[in-house]
Amino acid sequence: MTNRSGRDLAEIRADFPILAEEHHDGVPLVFLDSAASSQKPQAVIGAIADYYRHTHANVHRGIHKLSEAATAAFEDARRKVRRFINAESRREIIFTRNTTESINLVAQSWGRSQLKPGDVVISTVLEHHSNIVPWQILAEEIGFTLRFLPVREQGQLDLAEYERILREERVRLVTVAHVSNVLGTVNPIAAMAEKAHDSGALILVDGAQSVPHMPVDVRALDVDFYAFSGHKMLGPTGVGVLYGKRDLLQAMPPWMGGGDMISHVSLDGSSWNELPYKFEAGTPAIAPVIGLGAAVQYLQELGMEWVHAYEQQLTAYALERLSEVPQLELFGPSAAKEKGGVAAFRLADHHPHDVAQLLDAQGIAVRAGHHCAQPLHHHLGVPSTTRASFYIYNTEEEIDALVAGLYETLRILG
Ligand code: C6P
Repeated sequence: MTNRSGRDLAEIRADFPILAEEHHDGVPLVFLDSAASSQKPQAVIGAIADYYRHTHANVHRGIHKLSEAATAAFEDARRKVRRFINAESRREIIFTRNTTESINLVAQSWGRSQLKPGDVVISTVLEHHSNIVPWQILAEEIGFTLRFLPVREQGQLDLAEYERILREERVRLVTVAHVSNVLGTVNPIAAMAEKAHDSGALILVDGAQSVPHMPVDVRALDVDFYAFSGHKMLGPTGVGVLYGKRDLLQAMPPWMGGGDMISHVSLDGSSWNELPYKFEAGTPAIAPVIGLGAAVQYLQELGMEWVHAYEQQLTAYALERLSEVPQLELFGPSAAKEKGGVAAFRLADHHPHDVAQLLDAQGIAVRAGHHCAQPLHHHLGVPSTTRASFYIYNTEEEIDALVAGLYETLRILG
């Protein structure tokens, strides 16, 4: 399958200036840590530089030409994001700082105003801390019950337990990752959304590891809220997105107060701006938003079907090659088709930090630790793992380098 732009991998790699740099003296960089944060193509770096050179002014405020140009560029990025995830209206696209802030927005606005003692919120054992902690903080304050769906053998959620809780308890919200950042499990969001809705509950999806890697259509999935980060999808840090169905967002109170989110302010009280501005208090991350728009355009030029297919091919190759390495235990689904582009593993009983450090000395950047998923690691029975993660600019040769690096690590550590 070729990508929409018809460009080959060497041309795609050439779009990412950092990939041409040496990692250590004379050692080329093999970047296998995109699940933590992806690299940026020149199209994104250039869009941000151009904005600062030619267009910078505050948005939604000025009537001078520069402010109007900045506002137009900012809102154009919102339209690009809307199209990218097929939201119905640009008013359903709220710019936040990241996935974490998007989830906290739902907790602090919808959750705080809707949840009562005795209500139930379902989350899962495989969540990133950002989809656990905001709910724990709120549950402690309000007194609702937080339930966590268990994870089965191959990293899949226990859907029988899901249906049981939905049937027997007063579930108001299901909050679940689309793709696990450790196991790579792809959760069946459309089916889970349908079941949640049949029980009168809403569903919030953490899309931090899905939107960058596969086509996502929020209307086809029929999700109520969907959160993701710009920096994992070729965009800059400092910008994330919360998608929410318009009628839900309309009914929700603002979370943060300040400039831009108001319609009228007097000393006796204030009224709120229309969507999405009601949830965007203060000067927004203008340059990062414009950079995110460029990232979305870059991904769309390749085509998300191609992005997904290429990553699956790469993941299948990685799983096969990693299975050859002695004493390597891989976590999560063993078939690439059921998995996002991540491979988390243990190498003998070596500490993942030692493994990552020895790989780093060979120019290979991977992540080691609990990956902000401590409850999942507790379930796996290990305190931490080493994780390699893949994106559009990675190659089979880089996976070969990882495997060779692991053999070398075994040789050194014994
Ligand atoms: N995971 C990782 O190395 P922020 O930090 O808000 O942009 O994204 C948080 C987040 C939420 N959900 C999932 C599934 C994630 O993977 C992440 C970020 C990175 O796995 C950094 S901890």
